[in-house]
Amino acid sequence: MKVALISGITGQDGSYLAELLLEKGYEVHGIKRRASSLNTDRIDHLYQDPHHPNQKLKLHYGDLTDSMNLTRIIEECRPDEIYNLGAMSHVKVSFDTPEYVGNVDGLGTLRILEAVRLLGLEKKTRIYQASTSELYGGIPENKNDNGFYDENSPFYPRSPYGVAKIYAFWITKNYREAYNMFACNGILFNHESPRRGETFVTRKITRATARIALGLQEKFYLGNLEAKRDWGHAKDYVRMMWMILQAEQPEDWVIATGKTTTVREFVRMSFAEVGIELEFKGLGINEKAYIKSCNNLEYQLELGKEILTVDPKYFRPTEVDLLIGDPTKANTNLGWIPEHDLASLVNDMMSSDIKLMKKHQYLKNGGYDTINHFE
Ligand code: NAP
Ligand code: F7E
Repeated sequence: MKVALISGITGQDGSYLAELLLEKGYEVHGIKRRASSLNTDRIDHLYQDPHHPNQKLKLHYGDLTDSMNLTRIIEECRPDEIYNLGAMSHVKVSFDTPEYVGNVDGLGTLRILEAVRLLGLEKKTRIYQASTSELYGGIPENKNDNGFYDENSPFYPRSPYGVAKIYAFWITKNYREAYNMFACNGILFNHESPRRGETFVTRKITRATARIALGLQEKFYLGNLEAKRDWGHAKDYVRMMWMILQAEQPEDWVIATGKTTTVREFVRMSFAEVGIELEFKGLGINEKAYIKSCNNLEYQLELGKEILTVDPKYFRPTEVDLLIGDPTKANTNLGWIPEHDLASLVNDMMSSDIKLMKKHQYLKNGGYDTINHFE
């Protein structure tokens, strides 16, 4: 039986990847951080009884800032595959905690690579590093002749998060070349799902849309509506993580849909998904969205009501304006074909958040959103 170790198993990608690997018959070990309240919501459905002899998911307390802890966990489970997904993954928050992000997202990767090498597992253990499209920084002239970022495009990170991840990218490549390790970077463009963290823009939008439709919230606030992202579904992307480690050679791969969409359009699509048409008025920080029509009899919404305002506090000190990736190498060489497009992603996220908010409505009959901080 193959053994996999996942750092960041409690996150969006970690939870889908754990599901996939368990389905494939792996024994899956995950690193979780000790927190003052439970942080395993996304994987609770996979974790039965730790004393059960057939329990194939095993959790270890750990942290990417603690080399001895990582070395001990890797020594204990001697994995065939390590997926390093653990990170402080919020770009805006990385401006507030730059040193911490450097330590976790940058040096954390080195700690895993070095532990594998020191334990003499470099021939046995394949390593996936969660690299990111934030490495490109959205610099227009760095796109290829077809207008995409690909495996050969130059990097120009625009946040402490991107800068930390560029260290992780290069140290992974360096260990591959220096020690002949099977260590690969997946350069993943944005991927979302019903399990996406609540302060990333897509989930913030689908949650707010559901709450406004159900009359639980009046309006919401966003930052840069002009930003464009290449959004895919996390389920498709974790499948590709696994494929990268099954390839014949260790290489770096871009995973993307090849389409890009504004934040504004994502808002429009989310409301349209539940039968609400919006009208956007104003420019820049004065832009607002209003309800134009509603063809869903379930929702009692006032036409002309303002439901979205731009708030500059959500802008980043340096923004990545546009990202669009070219997944040709992954399509051609690994046969990766995504099952979801943007419309089916929005559909999945909206139906999940409508269900969730109906539950909130039922429990509280008029709850309030606690997740509307400064990100
Ligand atoms: P996520 O939902 O934010 O999950 C991050 C995971 O890392 C969580 O399990 C978190 O634990 C854990 N973590 C945070 N700090 C840690 C530390 N000091 N030590 C150990 N674990 C730590 O992120 P995601 O969307 O699943 O992304 C997975 C990985 O892919 C991340 O490395 C991210 O940077 C990268 N990435 C994501 C995207 C995307 O669009 N989703 C695109 C490209 C790359 P807690 O649950 O305890 O917080
Ligand atoms: O922002 C704009 C914001 O926070 C997307 C991470 O998974 O993908 C993610 O990073 C865009 C940005 O994701 C709000 O300015 C507008 O242009 O959802 P996001 P991200 O920064 O692209 C990459 C690939 C990763 O690797 C990261 O780990 O949306 N935006 N208004 C907003 N963003 C947020 N969060 N909140 C707003 O109110």
